[in-house]
Amino acid sequence: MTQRKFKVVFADPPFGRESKGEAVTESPNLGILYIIGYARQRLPDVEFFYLEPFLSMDEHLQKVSEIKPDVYAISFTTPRRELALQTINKVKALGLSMVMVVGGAHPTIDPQDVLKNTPVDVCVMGEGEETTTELIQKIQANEPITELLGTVNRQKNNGIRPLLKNIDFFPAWDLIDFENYDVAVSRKRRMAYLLPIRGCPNYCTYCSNPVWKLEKPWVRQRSPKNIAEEIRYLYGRGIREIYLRSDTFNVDIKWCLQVCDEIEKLNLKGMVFQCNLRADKLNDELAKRLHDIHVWLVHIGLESANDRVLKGIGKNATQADNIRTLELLKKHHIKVYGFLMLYNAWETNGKLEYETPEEVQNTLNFAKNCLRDNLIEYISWSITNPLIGSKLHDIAQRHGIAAYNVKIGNCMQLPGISEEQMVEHVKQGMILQLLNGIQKGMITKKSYKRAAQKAVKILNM
Ligand code: B12
Ligand code: SF4
Repeated sequence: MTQRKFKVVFADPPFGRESKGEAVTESPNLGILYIIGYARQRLPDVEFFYLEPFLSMDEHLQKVSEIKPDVYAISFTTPRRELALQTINKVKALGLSMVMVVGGAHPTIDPQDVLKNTPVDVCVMGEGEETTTELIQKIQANEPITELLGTVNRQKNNGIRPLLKNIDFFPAWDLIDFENYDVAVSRKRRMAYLLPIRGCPNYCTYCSNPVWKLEKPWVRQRSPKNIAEEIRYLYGRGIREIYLRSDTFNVDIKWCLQVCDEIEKLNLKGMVFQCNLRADKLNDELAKRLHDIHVWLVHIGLESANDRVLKGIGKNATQADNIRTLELLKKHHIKVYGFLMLYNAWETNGKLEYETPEEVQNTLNFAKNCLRDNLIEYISWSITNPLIGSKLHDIAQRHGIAAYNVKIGNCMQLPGISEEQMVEHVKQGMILQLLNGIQKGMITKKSYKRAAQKAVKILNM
């Protein structure tokens, strides 16, 4: 008689098929795929499953019932907390016997929230590969799991586990059918995200990236050869566009140039790229090499057109850096997707400081001019949200300014600035974004839903 395999289900919250065209279904969960890729080499007798984000709640529950896993492990971010908690409670109500585990950005920053509001057994904090592999081993061997490094449970916080030294391995791409994923801005079908670096060397006040800020080193790079091997594999799977999705690709220019060399050596016909860059670290040589390897779009968090604000939020880039980088990319025929924030806040020696309406207007004008001069191709705005896990969250708590507005969502109540004024500026930014999207032919069949939602939102403002 064959023995039943030990089964582990990894899951995203079920956003449903109607979430197609939204950020949540642009890519499979790379964190989950990385854990499976790492763990299954060490646990050959374990069967892994991945319940993807486009499933409906019913489909998700149905699959769990059919698989009857020994371990159910779900990943989630803070903005998706509600759906995740609901899902965990519904899975528990199926009455199956299994260990329930959570991980990812939100459980890392607020494990007590998850332990209090759901029946989960274990929260994995931070990088998950080693901790999850050991956890599964222990569960399989019926050993106690209350003292495992990198986890929190109702009895004990076991502290954070040191980061992996070698990150030269691939996500479990074989579990994925790329036909199920689509992004708003791409030139080719199919597209995949790839992570050349883990972490980011900066610590902007508003950024909530708790998984990678709990311990040092904040940045680890993969070897250029290993990155190229993954690109070759993805090409073989029919991928013709890759978004190098790490927070910042240009942390180390020398290494970046080596990555470009390895990509060029692959000589993959028809392959194009996008990447994320910071504005303070681009030189002419790198911009040229990015163009040589067919990077056609670069995403940059410009955030604000005001040096006072950029300094306050710890961006480590000036307006002059922003402009220089935009010009350099234009010179090398690389388009830019610029991300901007409105009404940011920070603290100087304990005193609350924030972006004034004049400064916000200046940022809006800057964006308009950049679009006119083809320095930026696409733009996106967000009102600053003091997300848990960011320094700004603590600042907002200290000054009691965290707020919610029905029209613009989570934001901050800044002294002397009316909500109407904030809404008006967000509206201006969104109109500019929408009109630009229409003009650039960005509103295609695949992104019409997002655009329509935006238009309705603007009309209701
Ligand atoms: C690529 C990416 C995406 C992709 C793919 C999602 C993914 N998770 O891979 C897409 C476009 C789909 C996406 C969507 C969103 N994202 Co996103 N995304 C990223 C990005 C840039 C890289 C993620 C990544 O792959 N990292 C590499 C892997 C190795 O790390 P990881 O995902 O954190 O996973 C590790 C650990 O967290 C842990 N782990 C993760 N899940 C689980 C589950 C279990 C059970 C266990 C045990 C462990 C574990 O182990 C993993 C391996 O080490 C990060 C920023 C960053 N640098 O991390 C933002 C980030 C995770 N995203 C974020 C946000 C807000 C979103 C959205 C809400 C945006 C939106 N407007 O809708 C959605 C929500 C998606 C969701 N499912 O909830 C925030 C989360 C902030 C927070 N405090 O919650 C981040 C940190 C960016 C930021 N600084 O604001 N995102
Ligand atoms: S906003 Fe970007 S540059 Fe700043 S800390 Fe977050 S990931 Fe790094």
